[in-house]
Amino acid sequence: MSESFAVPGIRSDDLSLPEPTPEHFRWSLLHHLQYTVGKSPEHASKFDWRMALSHAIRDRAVNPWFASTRRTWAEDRKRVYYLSMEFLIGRLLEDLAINLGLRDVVVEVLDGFGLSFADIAEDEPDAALGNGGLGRLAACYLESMATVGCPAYGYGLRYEHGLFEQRFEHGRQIETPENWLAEGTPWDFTRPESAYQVGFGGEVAEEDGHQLWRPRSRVLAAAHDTPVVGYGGRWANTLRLWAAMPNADLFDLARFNSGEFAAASEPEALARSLSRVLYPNDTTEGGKELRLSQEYFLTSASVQDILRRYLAAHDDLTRLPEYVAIQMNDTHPAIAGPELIRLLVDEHGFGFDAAVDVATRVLGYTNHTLLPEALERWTVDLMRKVLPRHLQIIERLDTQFVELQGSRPDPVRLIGGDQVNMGDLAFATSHRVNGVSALHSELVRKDLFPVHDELHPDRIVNITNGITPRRWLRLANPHLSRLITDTIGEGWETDLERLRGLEQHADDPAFQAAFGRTKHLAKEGFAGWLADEHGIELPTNALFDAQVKRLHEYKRQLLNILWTIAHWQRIKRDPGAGWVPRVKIFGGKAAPSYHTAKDIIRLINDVGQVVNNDPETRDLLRVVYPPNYGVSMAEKLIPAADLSEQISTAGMEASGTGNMKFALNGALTIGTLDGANIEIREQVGPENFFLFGLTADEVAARRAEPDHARAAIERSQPLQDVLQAIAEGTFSPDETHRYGGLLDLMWNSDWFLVASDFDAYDAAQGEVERAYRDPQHWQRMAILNVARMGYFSSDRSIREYMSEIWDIAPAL
Ligand code: B1N
Repeated sequence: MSESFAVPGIRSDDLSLPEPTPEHFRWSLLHHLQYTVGKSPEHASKFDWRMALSHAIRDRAVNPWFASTRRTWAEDRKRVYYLSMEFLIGRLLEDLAINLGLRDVVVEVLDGFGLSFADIAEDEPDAALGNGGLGRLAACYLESMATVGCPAYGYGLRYEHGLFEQRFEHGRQIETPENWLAEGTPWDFTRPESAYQVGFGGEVAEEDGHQLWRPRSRVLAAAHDTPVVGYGGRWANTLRLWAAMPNADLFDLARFNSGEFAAASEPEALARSLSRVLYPNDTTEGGKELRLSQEYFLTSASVQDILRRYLAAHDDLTRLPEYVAIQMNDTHPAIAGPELIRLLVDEHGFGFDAAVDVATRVLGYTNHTLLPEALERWTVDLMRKVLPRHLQIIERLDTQFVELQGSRPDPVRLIGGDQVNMGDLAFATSHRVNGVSALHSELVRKDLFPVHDELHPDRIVNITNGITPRRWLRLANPHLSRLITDTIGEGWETDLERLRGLEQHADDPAFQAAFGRTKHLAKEGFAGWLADEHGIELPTNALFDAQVKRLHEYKRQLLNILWTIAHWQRIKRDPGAGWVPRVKIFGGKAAPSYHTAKDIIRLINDVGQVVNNDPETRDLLRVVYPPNYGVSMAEKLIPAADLSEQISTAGMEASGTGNMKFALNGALTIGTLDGANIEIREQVGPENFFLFGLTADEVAARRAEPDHARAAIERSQPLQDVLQAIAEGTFSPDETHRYGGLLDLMWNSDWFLVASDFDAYDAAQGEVERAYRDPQHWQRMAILNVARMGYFSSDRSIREYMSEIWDIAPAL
């Protein structure tokens, strides 16, 4: 902590900005252009204008931010700390402009200069500091915490390189490094005074009955703060991202001067590697030392910061749970339990049991997946190497946990064999554990943690995921937003249940027509972007049918593309049968080492090559796969979609959140009884949802049947025709056997039951086709979807976290 240079005589309030009139904003923009960016209006580039604009908008975030922080201190409020290895923020410029109520002023001022706000906003790179749903959920929750007035910090890592960029070469995924920081970010405030040492390795020594950890090396965590402003600008929180900095002593000047440049910088480079790059695995674990070190780096810096802030206003750490709630976003920060216990015992004189009691009452754990390959486990050897003191603590927690189970013959262990089970550890050190949809929480109880649940029957709760309507409706879909406001008035942005007011217009032909026009405008917007960016032309009169999400076998993009082939074959057999024109849109990345997922991407692209160039079917069917799907592409695509593909094998998608974004924008869902699909269907009504497929229970039973895959294929002539076309090289004429691996999976294992669900999916797609032929009927269903999606606002989710887990009252 550095020496204070505070000047008490000058109050921050006296520095408040004048009203954001167009005149003032114009001045502010030009001022930043000239004095912050260092460019004159005559020579400014798009980048320069974006930076100046971002600073002018950021200025307006500071006062609400200070006011919220001051109130939290003054009222000595409890704060929540959301620890996450991922925050998939996307762009911030327009989001902040909307939440601060500045969007119209900004557009007006830029218009005056002949500049387009949309163009400038498009110049911002996405902050892609996450893989998929888990990271995007963290970003939606930050925005909602600020909107509902929950005092909160998001803690994460300031990755130099976010999720890799994807392009296709001959249909194959190629990954290149993402470089969002290369041009600098206008959003964060660097806080060199908030820096912490994080230790790694070394040994534990005993000194007069106390354990003393002597780390082998230390890395500095430096804070970078971004204000997160809620809708209406009434509250703002902080996203604090840690950057790894080498300690000055790591750089060997003598060695450097003697000419060994690389060797002199090596320890420094190693230290920096902790925040160098985001691991690109969604729902799988690499199990690598660097990943464990990254997780500890985030957790330790955050926990130290939390205790420092608490101790600045309190002295009794036994009362920590009254003022601090720490939420662990999956097990990635689950070392927070042992870390907090370590600090309380080793540095603050707590007894072990008292420390465990405090830690457990502070911590909560959100589980996001049941997939065994995603449940983090670290070998005891690695733990001992990287975190020897934490291993001791985990061993003691394990002993206590086994004792708690009494005479149970085969007790659950936090350390099983030679592995530390991070899920069990997170459960044992949390007072609440939540799943992310009703079905998922039920399966967490029954399949993942049955023994824990028996010991602590009140610990598991459900909090169904949500999405922020500001970004996913107001920002992404301005045409629909305007229609909604014109129809039911303002206020739905922060009270999404008000969308119910649209129900009474669902049968009104004039409203249906207006609603249809907003969809058409969104389609033109997306098609225009696709043409500009990728040179692909789309027929906007077609049904836009979209599946966008990470590539994973359980999400069954394979089922979708196999059906697409069947559809193409049928059109060719009977071109005049009155088919609804369709555009099949795919988007999403595969983990670089996930070979099956990459084969599926290639198959989709290969099918697109053939189908899109087939003159017989061109007007009726297209397959497009724009590369590098991310938050910004989602904002353009989702409003344009008619049909949302949510077709995971039942029991495998914990929740899904894309499903919510599509339905909120008036796409109908074709989906299985999985994750939040179940609750979406309940809310919008089963008659407004295309359901198909085995249930989670039926999935379990089907998997137990020997040769279920072969049997299912043999029952389905359309599927056989599809598989045969692939086997014959119809989509890979230069390499007939390219998809031998996928075909083998289909015939001989099919763990994800693509074959078993194929005919049901086909039938549901037939229903879609019939429904779309009746535009009034379709429009009515789509309107009712929008009207009934209020429940899925992340404001609702956050209020549930506040009352059921964090015990925090809103400050607004
Ligand atoms: O979390 C989302 C859910 O909506 C999705 O259904 C779920 O698949 C997703 C390890 C994960 N679960 N687990 C991960 C991500 C990165 C990683 O390294 C696991 N992501 C989910 C939000 O609840």
